[in-house]
Amino acid sequence: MRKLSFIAAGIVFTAGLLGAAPAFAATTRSFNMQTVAWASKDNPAQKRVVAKFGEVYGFTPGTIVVDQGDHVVLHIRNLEGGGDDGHTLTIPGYGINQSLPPLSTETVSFTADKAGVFPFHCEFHQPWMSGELVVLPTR
Ligand SMILES: [Cu+2]
Repeated sequence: MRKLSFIAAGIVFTAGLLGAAPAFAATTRSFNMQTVAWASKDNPAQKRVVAKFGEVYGFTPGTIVVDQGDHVVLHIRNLEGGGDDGHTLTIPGYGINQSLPPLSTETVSFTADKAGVFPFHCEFHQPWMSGELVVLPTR
């Protein structure tokens, strides 16, 4: 009986702590992203790959997962330095279309207010330079 009342007191105490915390505290989630040149004409060792597939770029990480309501900050580096090596980070579902000039670092920030899976891509290198923003619903 004494053990039960101790457990009950613990539950009441824990419930009190949960009740004191705000239900949906805004969290800032920051990600460092980079462009990746899987096959570039600037790399002589990849000449045969480029001849067969063309230049192939990507984003890393290719999947960003956040919770609905989070403040999302993306720092994106374009690691390609050629004059024609511009990229974009385009997330149509969130109205984002950020230019990424060669050898630049750009920051994109937004509030992930819509839950779902939102594809992103580069306007210049389709279909391979792409990924997904996953916004988990809060309930
Ligand atoms: Cu690109």
